[in-house]
Amino acid sequence: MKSLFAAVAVAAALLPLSSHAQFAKPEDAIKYRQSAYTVLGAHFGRLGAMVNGRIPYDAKVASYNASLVSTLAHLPGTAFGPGTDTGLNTRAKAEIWKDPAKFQAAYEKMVDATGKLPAAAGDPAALKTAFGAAAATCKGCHDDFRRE
Ligand code: ASC
Repeated sequence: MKSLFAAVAVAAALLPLSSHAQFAKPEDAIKYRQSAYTVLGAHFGRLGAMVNGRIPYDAKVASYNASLVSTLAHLPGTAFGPGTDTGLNTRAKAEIWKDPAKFQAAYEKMVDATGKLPAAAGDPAALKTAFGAAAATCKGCHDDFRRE
């Protein structure tokens, strides 16, 4: 399982954000990225529950969710290609397509920060620090590129 996560993460890291996954229609890309963020948020939220003491710290559960988050983080970024700014209800702001370099930089901060979660997951204090840093990158992108 771990090696599968690692292989997917390595393969995803080699794909630049600009090499968009192929989607037949803009709607498909929008659905894909929304689904990816939903699943990413679910697993990130489980780490958050542990960090914030809503559920007890469990190294195995933390490691599992951290691995998933670090892998899933790569997915939505492949689905913001040209022409996917409209076509389905989306909270993605036009700024993403107006200034793709700025969006890419913010996105990569999130990939980098979530990529540190697996190594931190074995220690509650380290996890708390890494989780806080990752959450700040989520928020940074939401503030600039997502409508409320
Ligand atoms: C989550 C989640 C997000 C981020 C963000 C952090 O658990 O679903 O979008 O954390 O709220 O600021």
